[in-house]
Amino acid sequence: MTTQPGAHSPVPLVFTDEVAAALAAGDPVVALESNVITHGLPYPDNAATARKVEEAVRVGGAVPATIGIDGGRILVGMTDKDIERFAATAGIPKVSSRDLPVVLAAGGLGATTVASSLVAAELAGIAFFASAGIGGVHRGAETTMDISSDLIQFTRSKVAVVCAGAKKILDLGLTMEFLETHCVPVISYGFDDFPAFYCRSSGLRAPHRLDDEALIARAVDTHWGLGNDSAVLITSPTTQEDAIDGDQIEAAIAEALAAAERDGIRGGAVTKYVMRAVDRATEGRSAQANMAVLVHTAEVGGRLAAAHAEYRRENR
Ligand code: PSU
Ligand code: MN
Repeated sequence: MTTQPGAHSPVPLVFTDEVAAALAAGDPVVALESNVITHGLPYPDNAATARKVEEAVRVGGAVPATIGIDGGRILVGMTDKDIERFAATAGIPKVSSRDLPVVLAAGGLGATTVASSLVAAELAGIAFFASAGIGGVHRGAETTMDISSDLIQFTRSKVAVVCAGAKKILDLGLTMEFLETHCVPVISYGFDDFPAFYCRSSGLRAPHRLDDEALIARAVDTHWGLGNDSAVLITSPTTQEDAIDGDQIEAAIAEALAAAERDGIRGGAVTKYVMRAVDRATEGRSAQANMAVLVHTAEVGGRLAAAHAEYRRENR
């Protein structure tokens, strides 16, 4: 473990030796969130999944750096013991970007969302992040104003985000509009449509499609070269075998959203509540598809990060 105060930040970052060595050598690293561990699945499935996701990043050709908060410091890379602790400890708070300063100042454990993991990745000098499902504009946001801070953070963090789109519990049309308005490029890797987590297509066409990894790497660096201090979104759909048909889960989503409304679920609790309800309604089917898309996205993230590191070696 190495602790670095961070060249531009008073916030202490704690790197695993492997992540520190990879960053120093210019080798590919992929940052991963920890909210999916603490709030995604029950123990011990969550620990097993977190390990599989890390392994998938390695298969793709990069070093995984799972992000978390521990005692006023940001963990950049978790040891096996850390993963076990985050997976087994009850009540670890979900920490999005706006919660970061408070939780870091107060101490204790914190599980990072996509948004706060991007803050950490940028501070640590990690160019790639992967998560199967990003947050987005919620259905009914015209009145609730429920828009995930993940989207706001994309407009602020210079990190390439690899994902399988976002779940259909959100309004994906409005999510795409938001990204367009805020000049966040969306590149669909080897596919025509914007995917919807374990559904291969959201029914929306992606604004751009690139099939070549080196070209994606060039597009990412060109976005930053143009002076944008923001993210680039790269999407990849889950495999045909592992996908769920979108129409099949629409009824379960509608029911879960109605139940959330009825039960008065608000703010940061909405995403988890609705996801759990849909999982219950679709039983084992979504659990299996869930795991598959997490692993798939991590592997693609590893592959694209490796291609990006290679591109930088050849173009510097
Ligand atoms: N979408 C998923 N799975 C998740 C999340 C979103 O399919 O686990 C989690 C991620 O941690 C994401 C967060 O960053 O929810 C977004 O929450 P909110 O909508 O409250 O911003
Ligand atoms: Mn929200």
